[in-house]
Amino acid sequence: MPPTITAFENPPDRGAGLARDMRVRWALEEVGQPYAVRLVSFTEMKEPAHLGRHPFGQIPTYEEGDLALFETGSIILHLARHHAGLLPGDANARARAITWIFAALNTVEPPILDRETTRLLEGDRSWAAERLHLTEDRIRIRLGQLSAHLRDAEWLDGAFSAGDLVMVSVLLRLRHSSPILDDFANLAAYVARGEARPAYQRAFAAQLAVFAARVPKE
Ligand SMILES: N[C@@H](CCC(=O)N[C@@H](CS)C(=O)NCC(=O)O)C(=O)O
Repeated sequence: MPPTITAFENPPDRGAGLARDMRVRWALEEVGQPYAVRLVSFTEMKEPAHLGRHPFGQIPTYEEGDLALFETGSIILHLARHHAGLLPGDANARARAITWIFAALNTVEPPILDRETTRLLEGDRSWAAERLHLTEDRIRIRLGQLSAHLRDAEWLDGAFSAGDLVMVSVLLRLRHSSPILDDFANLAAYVARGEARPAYQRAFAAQLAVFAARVPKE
């Protein structure tokens, strides 16, 4: 039985690859692990069956035998530990690659998510414009630091790793809604390198197919 992940039945991003099942699909494709997908509606996500898999009623989840996981960082780390291709063999390099997973999720993604929250959910508040400006300043600081670390390297620490997979996924959230990324040419090129990977392309096509299946053909 292949592992099963969950994804939005009706993706709000219309298959743009922003829903977090995309990261897990990409990791599964990188390691060559076939998988099944259970699509869930917004109502089903908050019902007991799904809450049993994900206490916060979100996607994605990951089921493999009697193991059920939630949180993309944990799922990707699990995959990277049990399959070749996403973590280096050397113990120190492996620890550094795992560090980049945490850095992407804990240090780079939060200001990007803050900006999205303001843009999508708080736009009618009197303080929205000011807060948007503030979050963009914070994003710029983080991207400047990341850009200085990356310099002209291809990936964050030697060969492509799960750390790059998560970091590229996080940065991609910006590219769809803001030109900030373009101010950092090496980061824009880094994201493009991630997107060009055949495993990314397969994952993107698979999640887009879910949305396409819902759009009536003309
Ligand atoms: N920290 C979680 C975040 C999961 C998350 O925010 N999922 C979104 C989709 S990308 C979701 O399910 N949103 C619907 C909701 O929260 O009700 C992870 O990385 O897996």
